[in-house]
Amino acid sequence: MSQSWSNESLFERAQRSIPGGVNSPVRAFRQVGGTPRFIERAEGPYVYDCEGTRYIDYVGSWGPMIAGHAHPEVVEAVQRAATRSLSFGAPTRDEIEIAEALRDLMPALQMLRLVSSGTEAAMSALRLARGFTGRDAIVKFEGCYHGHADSLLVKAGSGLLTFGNPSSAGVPADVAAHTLVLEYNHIAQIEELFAQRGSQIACVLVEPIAGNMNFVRGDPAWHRRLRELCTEHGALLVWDEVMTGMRVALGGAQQLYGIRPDLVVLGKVIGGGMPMAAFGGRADVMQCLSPLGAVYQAGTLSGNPVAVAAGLAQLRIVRRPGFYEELSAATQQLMQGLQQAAARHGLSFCADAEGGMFGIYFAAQPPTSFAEVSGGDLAAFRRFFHAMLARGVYLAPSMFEAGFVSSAHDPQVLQATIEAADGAFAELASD
Ligand code: KE4
Repeated sequence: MSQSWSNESLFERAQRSIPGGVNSPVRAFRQVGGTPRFIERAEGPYVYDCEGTRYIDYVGSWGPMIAGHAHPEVVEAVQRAATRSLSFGAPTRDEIEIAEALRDLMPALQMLRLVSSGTEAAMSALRLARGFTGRDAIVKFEGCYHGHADSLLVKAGSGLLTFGNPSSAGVPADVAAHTLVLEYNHIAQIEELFAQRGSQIACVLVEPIAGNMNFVRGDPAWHRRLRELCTEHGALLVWDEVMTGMRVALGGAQQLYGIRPDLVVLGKVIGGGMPMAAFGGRADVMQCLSPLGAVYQAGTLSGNPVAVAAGLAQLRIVRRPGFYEELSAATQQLMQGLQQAAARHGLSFCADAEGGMFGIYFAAQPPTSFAEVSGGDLAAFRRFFHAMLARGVYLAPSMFEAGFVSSAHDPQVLQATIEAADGAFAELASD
């Protein structure tokens, strides 16, 4: 019988060999405090920690697990692929299958490349945009996250139109100096920037619905303006749909907004929980990539056959008729239940959702910018997070993250979540 470990003892042990005890910072519970849960297994809507405690999971591995954990069809596809070896480093038919499947779902994807993470996909898309346009400047928005490539770990410069400064140690100032950071949903700022620097901009990189500063909707008029200005000035519009792709709708946010970006970044759902992401878009741009063109990009495990098998299996599931209608209805039911429960206890709380992605806010109305998210009641969120954890509900351990519902979250699971929230809100109201 192997020794049984508590979350606390595993966390203490993990910190001796892994920085912060985690392989990705947000998992360390730093913003909410307390001890991360060391997950041993998961099934459907549930995760189980090392102490055997079951939680209803709304992190979903930060988005990929849209069909629920350990979906039999995904697991079986992975098992079957693994028996044929885990990697070849050579082209395979399934890479064509998944490329064609993704192209069918997103008309903007005339061609695409598979890589191993959203970071790698966004980084590659940036290099491609710079190589295609011959320009160095890129634009991102405050509160959006596109992975940890140097050019993207940048915070806003001192003035509106000044180039950015590193937001992480180790990022050279002269790398950050090519990145401009503007406010999300701010039309006047983007118009002023293009008026002054339009000819220098290689691309505008944006999360169409932001999921890394909680859940913040991109305003449709703002998105239309970004599209117009990029077209007018010869810059590429790059939509980072790593989180929203096949999550907010089968065709991602593009399907909802009717906007056609020049390049798209994908990840999470398309890999079924395995390390797989993609970037793609206009054929004339994509054909600048090696071996056809001068922009180099490569990867030992790009298009890995086991990851592709998981992605194909999950795409088959989400393409079934009614999948997103049911997922959206479930998510909306949860949002309404949470808001009604909070109102019963007189708390300032609201929620918003699209497809299977949601945001909850201890604020009077949903935020439209990073500054508004930052104005939310962090103390209340922290107390709510732990009150829900104690009641068997696992939310994202940060007020700056979105939440995710899967097709495995059936009405009973949603009702149990709402009942847990009622108890948690009662606790907050009694403080
Ligand atoms: P990865 O390199 O983590 O696969 O993808 C980076 C990325 C790119 N673009 C968007 C819109 C993303 O949301 C992400 C990663 N999302 C975070 C969740 N906020 C991953 C969780 C983590 O960092 O541990």
